[in-house]
Amino acid sequence: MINNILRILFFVTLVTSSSAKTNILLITVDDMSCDSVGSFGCAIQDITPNIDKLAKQGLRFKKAHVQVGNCYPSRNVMLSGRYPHTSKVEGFYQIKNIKYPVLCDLMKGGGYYTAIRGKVNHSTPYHPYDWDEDLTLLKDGKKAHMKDANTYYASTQRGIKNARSANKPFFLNINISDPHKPFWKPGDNHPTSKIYKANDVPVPGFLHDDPTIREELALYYSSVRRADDCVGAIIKALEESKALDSTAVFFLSDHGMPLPFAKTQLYHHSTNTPLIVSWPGVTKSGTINNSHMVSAIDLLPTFLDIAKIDEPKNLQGRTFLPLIKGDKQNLRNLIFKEYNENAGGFRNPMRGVQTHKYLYLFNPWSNGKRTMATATNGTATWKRMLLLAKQNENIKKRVNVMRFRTTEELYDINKDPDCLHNLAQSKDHQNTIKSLRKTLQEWMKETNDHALVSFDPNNSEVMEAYVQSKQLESDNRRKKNKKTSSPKVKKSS
Ligand SMILES: [Ca+2]
Repeated sequence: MINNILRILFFVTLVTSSSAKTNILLITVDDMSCDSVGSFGCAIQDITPNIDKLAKQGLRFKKAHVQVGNCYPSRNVMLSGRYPHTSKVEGFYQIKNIKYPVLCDLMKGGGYYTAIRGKVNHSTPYHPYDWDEDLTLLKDGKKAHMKDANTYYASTQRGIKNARSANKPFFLNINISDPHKPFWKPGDNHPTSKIYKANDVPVPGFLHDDPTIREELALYYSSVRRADDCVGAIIKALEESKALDSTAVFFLSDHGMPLPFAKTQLYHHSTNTPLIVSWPGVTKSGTINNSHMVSAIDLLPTFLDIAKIDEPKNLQGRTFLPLIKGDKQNLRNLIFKEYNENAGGFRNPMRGVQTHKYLYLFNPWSNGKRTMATATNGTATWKRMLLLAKQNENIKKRVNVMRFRTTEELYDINKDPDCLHNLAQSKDHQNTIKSLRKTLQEWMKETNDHALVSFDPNNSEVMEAYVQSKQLESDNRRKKNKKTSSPKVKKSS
């Protein structure tokens, strides 16, 4: 009798330990600034009720950043745990024969069912993608429309169901397309639950208050709302599948809004991301972490820690599971950023380090003639700025900053989060800049960054030689990829 009871207990323990592996749901939004979310300080009341509900249930990281200001490389950092110059995914192209495992390999190896919706080719540096399932495809084999909030319900529900059929815990990566362009527009076939008008919206401090810019911002914020509708659909599927209590939900954006001075840059609002972790029984409801800096490089080690899967060698971030559990962690006082090229392969390399107080940027591409090639040059906001610059000196200055930059930038993030006052030449800040240069240089050395050869801000020759050699590499890669362009890589950023 006792033996039988012990046997049953042992069996129950076994079943519990294998089925008790935590599910992980990673939700991303595309091109959404941190402060566009209500619970991260958006001035529009109740703009993101579903994301805010998630924040209320879980933990918000106020000082979380992504590494890169554009999509493809930013997402590869999240799922490879390596900086772009290490993973070699610096732009919008695939790398074949990679020598390191990525998230879906690792999670699958650890017994997880892995599935993804949207941005599939941005998630993994090679093809074919090793996910168990692409949830972008609907039951009838058609692709779900990326702006259709309801289809996010079906994708999530199916991922959970199929993981259960396979008798495995799941890792789902659901990538919402909004508020990436095209923005929601009047008469759109894919509704948003709330439409904002030009007068309703806040104008970010890095842009100017102008009717045309407000019009574009209103479409952006209406798209932020539609992204929130998608989050609502995903969480509804999680709840209805009765998986809410066994799932750690992560939410963040791949970088800031698709307007000048945010997307494709490394400014504060380019990389600050509304990271939420909601994990019933682990995270404390409604808590805020405002004292530790975490970044996208830390996501993969954290997922592996939660899943109790061994880390592969040479990951460049570290788990922040202790912070998720409400503990403290040391050495969380700075994060590194990098940018290399846009979706068209045009090189404007930048490196940066941000601390609790300062952001230091190094822009070797800035030679007074070369301009910034970016998707935001096509926006109504930028076109309006170019027009206004003809009569307005302040706007002209901003246009010139955007186009030409300077080799070094330094901002006091607490006083100037919009990065309007470059302190690089300020006499009072020379010790700060020296110390941050050193920190950045050490990181570049430690991570074998090819940009290290250019890190001599007063030597225009070495910077120029570096940028030109990297541009040539990019041009050659594009030529080669055009010749052997299979499979096709979508250039959306
Ligand atoms: Ca993006």
